[in-house]
Amino acid sequence: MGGVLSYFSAFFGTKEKRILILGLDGAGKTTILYKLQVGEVVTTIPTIGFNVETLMYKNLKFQVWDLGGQTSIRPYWRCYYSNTDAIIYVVDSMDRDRIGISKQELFSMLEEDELRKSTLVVFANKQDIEGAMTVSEVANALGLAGIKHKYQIFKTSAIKGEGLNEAMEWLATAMTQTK
Ligand SMILES: Nc1nc2c(ncn2[C@@H]2O[C@H](COP(=O)(O)OP(=O)(O)OP(=O)(O)O)[C@@H](O)[C@H]2O)c(=O)[nH]1
Ligand SMILES: [Mg+2]
Repeated sequence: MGGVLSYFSAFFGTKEKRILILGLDGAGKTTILYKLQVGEVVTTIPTIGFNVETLMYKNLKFQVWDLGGQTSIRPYWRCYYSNTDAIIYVVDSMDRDRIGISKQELFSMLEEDELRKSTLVVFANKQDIEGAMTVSEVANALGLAGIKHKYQIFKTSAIKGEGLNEAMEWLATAMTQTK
């Protein structure tokens, strides 16, 4: 029975897609998850461990995992890589000091075999703050041109809710094309 049901849900494109939200601490991952899910800015505390929620986009069901980004927690990201369809990589566009660290974490993550087929969408977040790096500055600083994965970058403000829908639309389309 389960087999028949999963066959039909796969056929109609309702199979759940697994998405990880990654990025350095304070980038805005948890804020983004709940802005996408409930449409509101929630008050966050630094994530120790993870939050997981289900979102629907364009007939696709996403299971979205938001992992803590602190230095001591990042080594645990790899425990969640298996069967990941897409990664939302969040950057604090105001954090010029740590954009190099963010790049290192991005590249070491993308080297992982388990993620070789995953689609990547980068959120250049906190665009509402004056003086933030532009989307092209973030793209250059991260070295996105050297990435082999299917990817796109969007400018976002989780607080204002800007850019999130465009990015999710792109992701939903990109994922239906690859699978
Ligand atoms: N101005 C502005 N602040 C934001 C934005 N997104 C998130 N923040 C703020 O940045 C802070 C950190 O946000 P979180 O969502 O907790 O960050 P996180 O990436 O989940 O951090 P960890 O759980 O520690 O990995 C909070 O004070 C948010 O309100 C944004 O787009 N603009
Ligand atoms: Mg968090």
